[in-house]
This record gives sequence, C-alpha cells and structure tokens, in this order.
Amino acid sequence: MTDETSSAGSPGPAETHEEGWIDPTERNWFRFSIVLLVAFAVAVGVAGFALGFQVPGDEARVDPRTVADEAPWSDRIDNPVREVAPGEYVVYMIARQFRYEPNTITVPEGSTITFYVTSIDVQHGLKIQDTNINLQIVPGQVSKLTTTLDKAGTYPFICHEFCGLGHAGMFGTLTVEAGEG
Ligand SMILES: [Cu+2]
Repeated sequence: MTDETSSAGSPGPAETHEEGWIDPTERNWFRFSIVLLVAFAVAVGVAGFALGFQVPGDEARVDPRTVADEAPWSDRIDNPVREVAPGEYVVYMIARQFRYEPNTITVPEGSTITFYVTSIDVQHGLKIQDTNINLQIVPGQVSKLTTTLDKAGTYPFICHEFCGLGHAGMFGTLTVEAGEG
C-alpha cells in the first residue's frame, strides 16, 4: 500500500514499467488480430486451392456493339459447347438483357469447361450453382473461368448483378450427363 494518493483519486506517480512492457489487454488484442490474420490466410488458401476459387483476369477486350456477330461468339447458339481436347470444353457466352446465350449447356461428367463470357449491354453476373463459377460480366471485357464437373446433375445458373426489370428472369441450366462408365 504505497500508492494511497492515487487510490484517493488524485494523480499519483506514473506507473513505471520495463521497456517493452505491453498492457495485458493490448497484448490480447494483438494476439487476437494475429489469429484473425492466420484464419483469413487459411480461408483464402482453402478457397483458392481446395475449392478452386479464381479471380477472373482481364482476359481480353471486345467491342460490345459488335462482339455478338464476331467469331467465336457469333456461333454461340448453333455451337454452344466446343470440345477443344478430350474432356475439355469451351463455352463462349453472351449475357444480355435479359438472357444468356446459350442458356442451356450440356457436357459429359468429368468435363473441364472454360467459360468466356461478355456482355453486350449492361453489367451482368454469372453464378453457377454448386461450382466455382461466379463471375462479374462487364460490357467490353471478357471474363474467363474454368471449372471441372465431376458430378452428374443439373446446375442452374443465374444473373446476380441487378441488370434491369427482367433481371429475375435471367437464368439457364448447365447439365452434366452421367458417363457410360
Ligand atoms: Cu443480368
């Protein structure tokens, strides 16, 4: 009890600590923030390497006024899915108010599909249920993402960027057919 003055409310002598001393509360917050950083790094690692999340790059630039009539997008309705190697497919897709072209895509089980998607009017989105495909689609820019589909079934896709009055009706279906094996 050497510090009666401060307990009485008047300013006592400043507490002295060794150099490098950290208040325990502050130290705990430091620890907590380090735990958070590690947790976020693990989450990013799991998303990127285990779940296949990718950031769409600036794949290419196109003219939104003409891209729909130019190869390879011009062939999107007649030839929506192209096999570029055994089990590897590419889809060139146009998003527009208020539909996807193509809006039905069928591939065999175990396929790898690369999507090249662009918009000819406003910003759209492409989210394919139960896959890593989740793209922002900006007019003039091509968004590219690859996914591997190991499970047969239907995977609905929707526009997730509000694009106008018909936004809610903008959807399609990706069908993965079971292999013969
Ligand atoms: Cu849309």
